[in-house]
Amino acid sequence: MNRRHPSSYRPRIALLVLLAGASLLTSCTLSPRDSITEPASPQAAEIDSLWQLSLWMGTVVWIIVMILVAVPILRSRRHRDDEQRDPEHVGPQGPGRTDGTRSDGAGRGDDEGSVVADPTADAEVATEPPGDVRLDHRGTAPGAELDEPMITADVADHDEAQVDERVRSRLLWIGGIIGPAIILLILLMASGRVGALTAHVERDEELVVDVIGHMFWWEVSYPEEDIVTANEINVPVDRPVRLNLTTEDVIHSFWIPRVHGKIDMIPGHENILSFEPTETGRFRGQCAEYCGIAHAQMVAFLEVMEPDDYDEWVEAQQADAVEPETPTEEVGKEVFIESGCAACHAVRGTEAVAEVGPDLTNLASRGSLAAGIVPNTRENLEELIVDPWGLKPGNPMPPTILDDDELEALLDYLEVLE
Ligand code: HEC
Ligand SMILES: [Cu+2]
Repeated sequence: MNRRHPSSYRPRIALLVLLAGASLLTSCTLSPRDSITEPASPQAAEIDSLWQLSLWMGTVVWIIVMILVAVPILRSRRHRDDEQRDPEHVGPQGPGRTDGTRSDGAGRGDDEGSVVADPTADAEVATEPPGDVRLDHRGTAPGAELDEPMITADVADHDEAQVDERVRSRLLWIGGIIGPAIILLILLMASGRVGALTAHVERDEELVVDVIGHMFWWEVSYPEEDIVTANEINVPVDRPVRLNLTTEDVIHSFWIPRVHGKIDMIPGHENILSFEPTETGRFRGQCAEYCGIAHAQMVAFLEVMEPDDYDEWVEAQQADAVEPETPTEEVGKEVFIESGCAACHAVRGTEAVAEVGPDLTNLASRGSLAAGIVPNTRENLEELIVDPWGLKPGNPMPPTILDDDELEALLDYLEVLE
């Protein structure tokens, strides 16, 4: 017996259970999930229904395939066990035991039990002339003992093979051609339907927002409201939104899973994404097309607000930047203009009008910094100015060397830009 003892499998089974459990745990989270499975717009709900359909069809196919894999394995194992229990099945093992003593058994036909189990019979046989025994053994014994059962087995195998052949070709037709064709057709129709239902439809009351991808941040402007901001898109709940998407440099892909699918931002071309948010909240998005070193840190937020809050927000964004009130804030503004920041950033109402980096007019009203990667706090602002690559390796903003007073004044100023 070269079979393993069942207990020797236990560590492996434990390891498998552990791995399966660990991978299940990775899908757990305490924070709300920014996933397509929690749709916050009718468009996302359609995409979610397509995902559910694919998931369940895939699960059913997987279960059927697993059964088809398991059945032959279990059958062949049972076959092997049967053979070990019933040695008659195994022709070649017979001769292994055919020393002279077997001839006696052969004479008695199929009565195998006595051949093996009766030592006295063996002893008697041993006294017979060896020559006779061998002749008898070669001439008749193996035939009587082995041929007959082998023939029956052959016939049975033959029938079984024919049945197998029929089952196999039926399985091939159903499982290999008809089944997949039906499944693919259903998925094709479902995805065509969802594609049509989530496509852009022009509407009178839609809110238009232009979003331009940059390495590695998002420029956001509202042409009708005359607002320019970055990385965070604010919209009122229950109003259709139309995003015009393009890029200044390489291809990016815009994706906020809870409201819609992903769509590429292509140089020289405008793609439109429209949706109607039905739930207030802050939904995370992510660049979904590799665009360079900081691609994974190119995050966007969609802030869906109550209509009144949104109107307030619009008013604040439309106004010029808050004027510095204290002397340090005044110094901070000077530092901002004179130490290079103004070469890349705009602060509306000041001399800073550059458009290389995000517009900072309302920086303090944003919840996050550097395209959604860290909360908008004084420490993170400081790190971004002093060591931008420490926070976000590869981003195009250069470090600025300032003495402590200048830095504090600059931070004071940036923090009042509501
Ligand atoms: C060479 C151009 C350049 C200069 C000079 C520059 N920045 Fe930037 N800045 C950028 C770019 C580009 C980004 C976007 C980085 C990203 O998120 O990938 C950025 C991002 C920022 C952000 C984050 C904005 C947001 O909405 O998240 C702040 C704040 C900022 N810069 C402040 C400053 C200050 C203060 C200075 C001067 C001390 C400065 N920058 C100098 C190009 C520049
Ligand atoms: Cu990207």
